Amino acid sequence: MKRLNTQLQEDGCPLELILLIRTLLAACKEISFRVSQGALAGVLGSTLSDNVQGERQKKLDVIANHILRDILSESGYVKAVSSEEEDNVIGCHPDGKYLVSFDPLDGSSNTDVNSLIGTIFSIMHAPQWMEPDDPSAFLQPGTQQVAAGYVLYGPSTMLAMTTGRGTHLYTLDKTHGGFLVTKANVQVPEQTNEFAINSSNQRHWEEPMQSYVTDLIAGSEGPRKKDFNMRWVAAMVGDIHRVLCRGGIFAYPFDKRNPAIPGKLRLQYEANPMAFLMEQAGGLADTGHGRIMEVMPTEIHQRVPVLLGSKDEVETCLTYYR
Ligand code: AFP
Repeated sequence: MKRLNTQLQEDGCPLELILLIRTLLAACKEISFRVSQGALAGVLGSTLSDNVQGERQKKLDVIANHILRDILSESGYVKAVSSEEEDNVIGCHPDGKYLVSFDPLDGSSNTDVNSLIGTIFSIMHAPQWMEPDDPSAFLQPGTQQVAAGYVLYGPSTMLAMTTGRGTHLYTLDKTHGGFLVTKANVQVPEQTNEFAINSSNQRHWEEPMQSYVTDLIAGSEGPRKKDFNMRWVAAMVGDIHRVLCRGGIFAYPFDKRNPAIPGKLRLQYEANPMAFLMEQAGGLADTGHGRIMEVMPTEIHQRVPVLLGSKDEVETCLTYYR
């Protein structure tokens, strides 16, 4: 099986980016080990503090954030990092060439039930003019990403990553400690009969999403004339991995409860990296009102509505918005 380095070289990745990715993945291997220790290491449960999003932090959120932040800061390849668990950007090395945004532990409510969780990351070039702790340098659209991916801590530890030359899946071989390519150039099936959405929020959605999901649920007796299945992992990494492998649509749509918060998911370290992976696998990623990767960010923790997955299904969903 092909090694990570070989795949990245074949994809024309510059040496410094390869070294950065390897550093980031070294942190993820450490997180994978900590996660696998679970209750034995006393890492389950919550802390007594909230993050900038007002969410109670799990112990593993804090541990994963520290591991990533410290390894990336000391690497020399990174000018600054931005994390779901940090209020502000963290300046790293003044000569670092890259900016890294990450959700250190996506789906952290799953930690206490031994279910799927993961790390999501997005890498961009650092502008030369920036001071290391200047948040405005992060306000680039997702089209500027040079690499993105997630590490899924499941029955096996898997990596889905793109550097703009296709999306590849890797599995961590714990016998020698490296990620090996287990599926190159994933293509998300164009059609599907699976969807992932938190239906308990249905009454808060905009009209187009209400109608779309009503038609999915009507199945073979409705206008779609086929039956659909619903899946919800409560961790975007798990739901997106399923869509990448089997096809489907994942949605966390606009929610009318608070117009100042247009969705639950964060643009920079959730929506953009998943959109990059999905587009590189032949799928689509949209807010309902435009391509996710073209949204111009206004702040580092900005939220957006997300619809992504199989091309035909996302296009069908968008017809309800038009
Ligand atoms: P955390 O990263 O704070 O655990 O949130 C996970 C998440 O943002 C995303 O991964 C899930 O799709 C979504 O929340 C699930 O939220 P609900 O099940 O509460 O709707």
